Amino acid sequence: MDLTSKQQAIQAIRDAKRMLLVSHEDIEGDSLGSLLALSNVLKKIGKEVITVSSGNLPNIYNFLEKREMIKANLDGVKDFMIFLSEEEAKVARLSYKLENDRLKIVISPKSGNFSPKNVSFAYGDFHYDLIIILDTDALERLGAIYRDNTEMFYKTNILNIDHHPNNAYFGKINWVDENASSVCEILVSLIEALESEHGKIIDEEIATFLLLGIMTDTNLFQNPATTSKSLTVAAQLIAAGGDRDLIAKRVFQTHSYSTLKIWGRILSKLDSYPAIGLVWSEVKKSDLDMTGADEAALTSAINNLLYTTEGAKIVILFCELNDSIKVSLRSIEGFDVEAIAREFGGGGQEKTAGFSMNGLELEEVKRIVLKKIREIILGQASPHPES
Ligand SMILES: [Mn+2]
Repeated sequence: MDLTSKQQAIQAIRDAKRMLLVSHEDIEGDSLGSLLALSNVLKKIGKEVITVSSGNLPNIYNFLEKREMIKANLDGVKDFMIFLSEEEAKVARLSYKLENDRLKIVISPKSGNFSPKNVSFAYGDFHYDLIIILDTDALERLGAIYRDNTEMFYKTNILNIDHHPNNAYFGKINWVDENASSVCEILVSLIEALESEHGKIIDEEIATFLLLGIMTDTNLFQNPATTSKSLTVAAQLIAAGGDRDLIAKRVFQTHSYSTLKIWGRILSKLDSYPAIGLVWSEVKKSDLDMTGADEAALTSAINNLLYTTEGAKIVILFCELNDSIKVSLRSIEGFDVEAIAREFGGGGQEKTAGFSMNGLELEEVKRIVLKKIREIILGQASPHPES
């Protein structure tokens, strides 16, 4: 009988000794919570785990203990080996010493002499026997860690755990549950299965990490990802000691000075086509420089401010970054913004999507994107015109 993806995932974890845990670049609540929760769980059952995420760790999550467990880059993915043939001489003694950035290896022969032709080099195997990728729809989204170690990702078994409907199934094992609110929700079922072998694993800290992912991906149980299942799992995590109050206060109810300043600028530039429920705003590079806000502040702005605009069906935030214009899209009722993002080479989910455009000015990107979306909305509306 074929094993389900969940059973395969448990088997792969059981068999692995050294695991690498990664998630997409510029992590947020679900990726951060799932990385921290799973790395703690795996360490508790005696596995060696390295956790890496390329890009920035948003300041908003500074309150989390063990946040520093997540490294920005990976070092030493495989060994470099030096071989010495004993055909011409036998080794009597070996010593080594580090001298000014140079490792000096001294090999004393019993008799005869070694020569350079007796020496050869090779690489060892990659250090990890399993790579677990969380909350990531495609390998490219991993950012620098993937670009710098592409060979390792092709030569190591990958366990892909995600909830994005457009996931590229890049793993050897793909546990993709589109109905889950978050990867953290999926992990609860994984951890319960591990608990049946290892005894109780979930503690208050792990429960808090998992709850963070569910609360952020459901936008505090307000968006459509909030299902009865996600609420049940969240209740279970709260019962296990997950600190709902801490997350609500630190992630949702406390805003830094720089975040409030950038929100002010975004609100002052709010614009709309009220007739078709299209609302947008923009952020210039100078706004970011002057307020010191990070990208997490922009995500919270579109999720919390623009999303609440009365009558809005689609909200858009145009953001001028160093070398591109980032366009974030949210759909409020019955409109697939992922399809729009795909037209511009981006991706996401039905209600949350985005893309970037290079080589164009902010005004030009706005003109092109707003025109396209207007056409799509009017085109969709035409069979059932609203008076
Ligand atoms: Mn997620």
